[in-house]
Amino acid sequence: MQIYIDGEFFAKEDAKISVFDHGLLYGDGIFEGIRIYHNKVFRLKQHLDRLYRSAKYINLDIGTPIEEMEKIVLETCKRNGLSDGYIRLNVTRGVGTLGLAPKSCPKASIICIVDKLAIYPKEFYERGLALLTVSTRRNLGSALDPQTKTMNYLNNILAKLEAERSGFEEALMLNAEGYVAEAAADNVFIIQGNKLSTPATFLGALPGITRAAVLEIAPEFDLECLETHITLPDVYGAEECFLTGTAAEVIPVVEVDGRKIGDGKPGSRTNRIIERFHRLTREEGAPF
Ligand code: PXG
Repeated sequence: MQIYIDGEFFAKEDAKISVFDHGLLYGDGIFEGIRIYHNKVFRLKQHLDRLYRSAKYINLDIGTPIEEMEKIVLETCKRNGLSDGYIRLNVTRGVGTLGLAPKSCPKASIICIVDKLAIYPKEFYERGLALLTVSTRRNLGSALDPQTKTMNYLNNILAKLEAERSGFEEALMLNAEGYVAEAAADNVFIIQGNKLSTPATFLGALPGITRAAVLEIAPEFDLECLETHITLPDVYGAEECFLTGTAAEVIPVVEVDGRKIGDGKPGSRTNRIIERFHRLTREEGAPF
């Protein structure tokens, strides 16, 4: 494995960063999780655009133009030679003093890891997931923007812990007002009639790259797409439900808080969207 850190490549054992990096000390940084499918990077441009938007939000000067970042990612992919895999791109505030002021960090650090993907078991896709709505609410936009992919993931981790403690694989998170926001690391969708709905990003959902891809392909199935308010009763009463994310791709949800969704089996339209999404991952991508 060859890991990129600030202009150099290191073997896994030697890929180390300083204990004074503010990414470690304060979670001060941003990241992207990206996938390689069939020797191509899926939607790299969209991931990099989101990364640079995240940097703007935390007022971080990445110090590397986006075109250069694209080359860094593709070169790391090339050196690792995985035809299918997972890219983790982190940009931290860099090394500074103890004390959270970012001004003590003169230079951001860029880390790019390419690894095998820990894929969810196939049975999850065949039988669908059961979700639990957790008491941990999604971050308030006025405190830490949930539309930004920062290295502060404790909000999501607390949600995941809560779900797992009760024996569920995934958590459903509400925003402070009680509207459905997203899962701990995935976006959520419901289907009712010919409407495909997902929480609007301003309600606490990350603008997911997979979410955007699903919104693009859904009209092919005569589904009208809505980015809107969704309540828990909307989810309980939906005909179909699924999650989207880079790691999970598109995964059916068959139960929420003990209520069966539809007939309790992955929905037929969900299954068609899954198939179509897989085709998209074969057709598209940046070669390296
Ligand atoms: N919401 C949250 C909070 C996420 O973290 C998504 C939605 C889905 O977005 P994308 O762009 O992936 O469709 C995410 C994505 C990881 C990991 O290592 C997490 C994500 C993606 C890839 C890897 O845990 N989260």
